[in-house]
Amino acid sequence: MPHPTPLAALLLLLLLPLALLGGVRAGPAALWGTYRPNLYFGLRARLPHSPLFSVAWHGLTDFGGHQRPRFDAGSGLGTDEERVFAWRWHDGRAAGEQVMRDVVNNAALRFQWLGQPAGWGVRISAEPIDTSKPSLLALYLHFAAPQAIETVFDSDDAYDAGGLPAAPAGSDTAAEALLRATSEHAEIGEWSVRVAESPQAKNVPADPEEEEPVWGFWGTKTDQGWNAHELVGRALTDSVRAWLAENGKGGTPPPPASLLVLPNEIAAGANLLAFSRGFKGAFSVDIFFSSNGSQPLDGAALTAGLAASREAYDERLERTLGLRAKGFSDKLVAFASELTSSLLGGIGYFYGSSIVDRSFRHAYDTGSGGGKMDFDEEDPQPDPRLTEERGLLTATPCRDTFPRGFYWDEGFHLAQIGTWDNDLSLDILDSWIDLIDDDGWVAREQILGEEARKRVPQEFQTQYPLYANPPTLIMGLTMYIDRLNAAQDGTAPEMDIGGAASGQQVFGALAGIEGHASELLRDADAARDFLKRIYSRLRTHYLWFRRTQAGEIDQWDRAARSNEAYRWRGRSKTHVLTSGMDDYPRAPVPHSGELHLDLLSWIGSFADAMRRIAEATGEEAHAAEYAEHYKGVVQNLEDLHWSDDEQMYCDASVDEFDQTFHVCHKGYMSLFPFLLGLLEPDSERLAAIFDLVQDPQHLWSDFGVRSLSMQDPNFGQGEDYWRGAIWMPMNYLALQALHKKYAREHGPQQERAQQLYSQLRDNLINNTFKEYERTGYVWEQYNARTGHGQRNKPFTGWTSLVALIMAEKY
Ligand code: 6A9
Repeated sequence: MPHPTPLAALLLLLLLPLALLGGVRAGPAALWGTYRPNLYFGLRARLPHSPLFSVAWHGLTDFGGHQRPRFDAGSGLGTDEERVFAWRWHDGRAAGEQVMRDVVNNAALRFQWLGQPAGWGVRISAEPIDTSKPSLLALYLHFAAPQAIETVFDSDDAYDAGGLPAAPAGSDTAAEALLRATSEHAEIGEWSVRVAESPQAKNVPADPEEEEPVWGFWGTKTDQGWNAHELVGRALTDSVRAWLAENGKGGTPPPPASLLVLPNEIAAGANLLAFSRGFKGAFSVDIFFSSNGSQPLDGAALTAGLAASREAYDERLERTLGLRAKGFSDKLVAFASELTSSLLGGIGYFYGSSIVDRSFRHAYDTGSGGGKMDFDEEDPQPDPRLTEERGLLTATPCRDTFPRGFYWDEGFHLAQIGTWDNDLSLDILDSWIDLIDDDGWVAREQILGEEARKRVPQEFQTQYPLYANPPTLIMGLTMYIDRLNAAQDGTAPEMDIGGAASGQQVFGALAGIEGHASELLRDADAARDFLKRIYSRLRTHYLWFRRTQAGEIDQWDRAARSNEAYRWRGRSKTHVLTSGMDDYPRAPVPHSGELHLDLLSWIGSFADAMRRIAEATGEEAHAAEYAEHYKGVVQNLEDLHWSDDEQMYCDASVDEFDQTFHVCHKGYMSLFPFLLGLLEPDSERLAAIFDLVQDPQHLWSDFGVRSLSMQDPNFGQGEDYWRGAIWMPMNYLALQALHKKYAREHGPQQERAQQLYSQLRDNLINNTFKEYERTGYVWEQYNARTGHGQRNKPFTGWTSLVALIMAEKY
């Protein structure tokens, strides 16, 4: 729902609690969520101009602490930090708990969140990691909204005193709010927030001079509320400067805890409010947001709701992944749980314009990522422009370095999210499909709005309407169709609605996940409607791929049985970013007659998925058309891409004498027809492929299948991104192909496929878990020789697939 009208939103809000009280329907994603995964902790509603909540903190032991704030996920990390942040549990809809070890500031922090249909409660607590050392933190809470926010002070005295008194010590009710603020929102209506000490908390001020705990405050009018802490940081710097100006540099400065407070000023019409307090040692505070229709929470309800949601989470984890039943140890179950939760907690809602350059539309490929294509004759004039504003609900690969949507990562995310919560995955899929334009194009990287853009260097911001990326979204869809079939014979775990007392049963209106069976699995009509609704846009997308990425087959002198041949647009001499395998070696000289094996394979896989959807929605003529395309793809894998000399599948190209040749680099590329299940189980090619996969000199390692053979001259060279390192998504595809097809169906390689499957699966689980125990993270990729995690972390996007691999869900 990219642009809900106020009336529609109001209806939604009125109906939502009723629907939840009625139980058992999962339906679309929740309105409110931890949908700002680019921050350590941030909440928003899935509305274009939502009120925003975020948190920041820094150390108060020295004057430099405020220059190392933690706000953007990944920011302010010291080198000695470990286990930086992870969702210990998160149900994707209504509750979760994130932990963070801030070693530099000697604090273990916990962020607990409980969602409601029209509100939420959050508990933020911290404890010293080492109790023999000081732990002094400044905590900041930010509330931003399109409309002015009113701060409610209990009395003028309170305002003059620079904040509000705390609730009486030991108070176990939230009746005594420390802070309150209210505002109006076009879609949400009237809303308010309260901040209170958590029940039983014994919060101690950081400043020894301070008798009563006092919150500082600051309010400003801005259209950059999403960037709250950067703005707060400026206000802080101003107050430190003011102190210096008044006291001179010679005077003895007071302790940092008394100096680093907000200026206690609120500008007229302020729509960003920040509150701050310094704490010594352990502390805990609760924040409650409520709007029309939500049941006000208090500390006790928050505690109980979190406990019930946690119980429901554990139960659902076993019901959907079945890891205990498979005999995994507590530690491995906790590992898989944290990965699944961190993927779910990485779901964001992004809204805003992006940057697209349409000037390359017709004629050119550009050299994004390293030089222009050699056959470009003219320099196209760059013409990047801001697009209209759009919204996207999406998971994210890495909250630290890539906190935004990536098209081909998302198909893998959907495989996992769909296993956990079918309807949530389809809502996300729907959101992506909504972005496909009338031509059929969708940008590979979704950088929507200023908040997302802040995290991307400028040279990477522009997207090009001729550029593709592997069409993995269909994986989210074919896995749905598989689940649908399983649901019809009653074997889908989502169909099992039993369970322990839930957040929902206890609190009525809580949007807990427990008891929410999938609507789109239970209701055959709803399923059909959904597929029908997305079908035509998907078809446009499919036809866009076929049209814009078509290869020049006539340059190929061998007789090809079909016209199926493709070339990724947007390659440079060294990189084909669009393929997803950025620097995987290709033909040394780019040529317009080049044909890419991986893209042909993806198109085959896309065609087959389209056939399944067309069959499910009764589009029979189309189904036949897709089947024909698929057949042509499979034929041309042989006719264009199989090299008899090398006994492997290869890219193809054309040299300066118009001679065609194969471009063969043993690695993920050579495996594509197998990875995507395009070979029949009795295919003669399988033996050669398995030889390559299982050879330790080439692709086989104790840690997973390598991207490039150790014998290839490009192994470990250049950027060394896809030139040897082990990547989880490709290993997942290999296991998927083995499990669903080659190990299951009868054929000469069946037994070998079974062995390969279980060895590879064991290796991937063991190594990622070992590395997780050693480093505290899962990583973007694993070293080809040592298996060590490397490059970006915590990479809880597709590396989290290891949890699905444990569960054997493909
Ligand atoms: C660069 C630099 C802070 C590269 O996981 C997302 C993608 C994959 O889709 C792709 O296959 N990653 C893989 O080769 C990361 C891409 C990051 C591009 C943006 C901006 C930011 O530095």
